[in-house]
Amino acid sequence: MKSWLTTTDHKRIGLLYFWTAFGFFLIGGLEALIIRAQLVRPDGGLGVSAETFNQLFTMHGTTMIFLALMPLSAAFFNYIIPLQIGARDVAFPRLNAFSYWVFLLGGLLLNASFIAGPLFGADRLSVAPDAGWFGYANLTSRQFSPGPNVDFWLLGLQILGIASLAAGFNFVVTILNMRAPGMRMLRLPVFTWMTLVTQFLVITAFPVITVALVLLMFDRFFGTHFFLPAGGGDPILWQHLFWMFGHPEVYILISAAMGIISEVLPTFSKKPLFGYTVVVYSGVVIAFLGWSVWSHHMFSTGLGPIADSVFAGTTMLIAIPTGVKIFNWIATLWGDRSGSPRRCCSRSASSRCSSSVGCRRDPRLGAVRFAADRHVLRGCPHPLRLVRRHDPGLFSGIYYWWPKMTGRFLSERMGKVHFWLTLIGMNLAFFPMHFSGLLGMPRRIYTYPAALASARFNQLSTIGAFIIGIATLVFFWNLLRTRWRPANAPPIHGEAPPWNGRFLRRRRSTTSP
Ligand SMILES: [Cu+2]
Repeated sequence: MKSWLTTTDHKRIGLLYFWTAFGFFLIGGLEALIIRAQLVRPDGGLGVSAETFNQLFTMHGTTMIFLALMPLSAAFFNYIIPLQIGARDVAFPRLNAFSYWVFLLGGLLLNASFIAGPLFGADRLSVAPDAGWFGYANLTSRQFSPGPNVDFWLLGLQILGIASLAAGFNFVVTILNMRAPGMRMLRLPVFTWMTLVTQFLVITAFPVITVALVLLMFDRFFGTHFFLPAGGGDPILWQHLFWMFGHPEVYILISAAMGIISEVLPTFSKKPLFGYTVVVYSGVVIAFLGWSVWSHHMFSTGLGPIADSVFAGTTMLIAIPTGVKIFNWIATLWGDRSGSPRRCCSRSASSRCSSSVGCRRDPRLGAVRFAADRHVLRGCPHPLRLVRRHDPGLFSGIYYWWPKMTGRFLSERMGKVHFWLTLIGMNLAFFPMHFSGLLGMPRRIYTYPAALASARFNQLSTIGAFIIGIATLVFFWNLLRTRWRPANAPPIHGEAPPWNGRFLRRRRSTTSP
């Protein structure tokens, strides 16, 4: 126990990140299931109050993005990057441990709000954040959110930001400075490249939300008016700052998954990645363009036709380097040398890649600007899709690297059950939202009138969500059961890494400093 609390070893910190992120993923998933259960019926649903519903969707979004997906990627960065570049550890191992513990404390602080009500003299147990994961002004002003709810959110996110920034600098330095001799930049494994891209986005995007949160903190604690029109402030300023962080954040989440796919597909098709250089450069271009699209989250704020058109244009532009990657992945699978392409594609690790390729980026978001009916946007929430299309890539990474991380293979059969349930559940949960949106179903509302006629589509979404829930339990069981199975993968420091993936062999073991 003490050795886990005091460890600075990158592998152990990677595992700590993994299990913590998975725990938060289960909590966030549970919140989603309550949300979907409530919406299964019109006119009051299952009796979840409006206040509780606001807290649930705010905590669901915040949890999935900051406490589940980002740290799940961090688990892989920690475990895999030093192995891929032949470094003994990350550049600053203690700073790395610091990042993990600050992340954990930030996550616990956010979730403590669920039981902190009595401390603040509130009449209900839960004072969880309730202004949405995007915290739009002026929902977050003292006037409209007098309780401690939003304070938990803004302080929790500041703390998580410290963890992300510390880890970001750590990994940039690690990748640039600690590569094995002779490993030039264009020989880095693609996952390492995409990690570098991700960390550059982290260290450039997180300062923006830090500024936004500090301003909000001043508004709430010290009576300033940065976002309050009554005092000459501007609520739209919040949206600019938030999405200037929020859209690069999308690419912080997706780049890691893109890197994983670019590792998994070559391994299973027994061919090198098609067009390595192009894949790397398009990853860099995606990150760069990721800075130029933030206002596509603000089409309904009235920025005017010129701004709207420019941001619609850049949004469609970013589909080009993304498409380049997808064609490179397809070309990697083409002429597969594993003996049987069907076997390659049916491997749990790589089938998840194919599904990820299938629901990749959606140029519709740009097209929405030109379409008369913006209800499509309401029905198909961009940040939600972001999670939907990113976690297949991360799941693929878990199947792929689990043997490396634990010495045990995950069950292939349960992997397939997980894959099909997830594929069906995801589409059943999210696709009907297009139609409920067109029928006028608003987002983030705890109930809807029966007259809206969207109940059928809401029910389909709820069924889909519960199928995803079942799939997650199957997956969780698959992870747990490896703990009491005998080791069946080659030893971690052994000759052949699992699946014959690419790792540098190191002379020294680095289990403890
Ligand atoms: Cu966006």
